[in-house]
Amino acid sequence: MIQHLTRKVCLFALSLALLLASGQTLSVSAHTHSQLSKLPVQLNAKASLSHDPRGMAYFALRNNGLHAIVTLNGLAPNSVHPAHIHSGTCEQSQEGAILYSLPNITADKHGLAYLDTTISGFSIPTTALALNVHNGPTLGSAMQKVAITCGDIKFSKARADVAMGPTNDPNEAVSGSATLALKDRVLTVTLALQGLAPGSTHAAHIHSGSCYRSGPVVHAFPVVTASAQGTAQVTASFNNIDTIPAYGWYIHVHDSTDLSTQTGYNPISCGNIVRG
Ligand SMILES: [Cu+2]
Repeated sequence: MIQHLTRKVCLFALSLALLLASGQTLSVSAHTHSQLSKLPVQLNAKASLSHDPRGMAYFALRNNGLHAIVTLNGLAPNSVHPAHIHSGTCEQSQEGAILYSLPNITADKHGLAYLDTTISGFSIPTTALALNVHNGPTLGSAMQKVAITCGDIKFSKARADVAMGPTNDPNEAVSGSATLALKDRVLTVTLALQGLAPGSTHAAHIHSGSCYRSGPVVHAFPVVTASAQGTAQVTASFNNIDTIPAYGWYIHVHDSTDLSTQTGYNPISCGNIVRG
């Protein structure tokens, strides 16, 4: 009897250890199969989408020039982006002259970029300034010249901390929302967007990763087509889906339907998927 009990306790301890090691949640895994099939297989999730890429720029005036650190996320993987300090605000910067060029900003495979540079011969002008990052990889076409993120540079003493956000170029201030519902192993997702260029078409996906650190495609939406008002709504259903992860999925909307170039792939809007 004691031996039997000891064996039972040992088995319990072993399965608990296995559960913890596998990283699965106790609440689900502890149920037997028959109990599992009685659990409601229904999950809801949502995402709030805002402009991509995004990030910060930090400027500090020093004896040898302007020290600039730019950190961005939500760029196309391994992409290259010309960046300039233009005269004028982000509202006007496309018409503003290029005052200073930064070295190209280059992203890693997760769309993250970090630039640390010093711009020599810099003096703070009396006019407004904006940091403009272009779609790239060169300025060879209108689509490559598009400003994909911009931030107004306002010096206080000899420093400026700049939030990099949307621009007023086409498709560069797109926001939206998504709702996800999983029922009977069918995942239904509705994506609604605004701020698109009228009539423009876009690839959109659920990716694994996050808006901060991008990853591969998990599910593809049908092509998103903007109305004359720049809005769009698509609904997609995916079969044989077991769960919506609590975190680790996000939605990316791309500049075009051609994902073979960084210019076309350019992520324009992003939202992390969260349960609830
Ligand atoms: Cu995608």
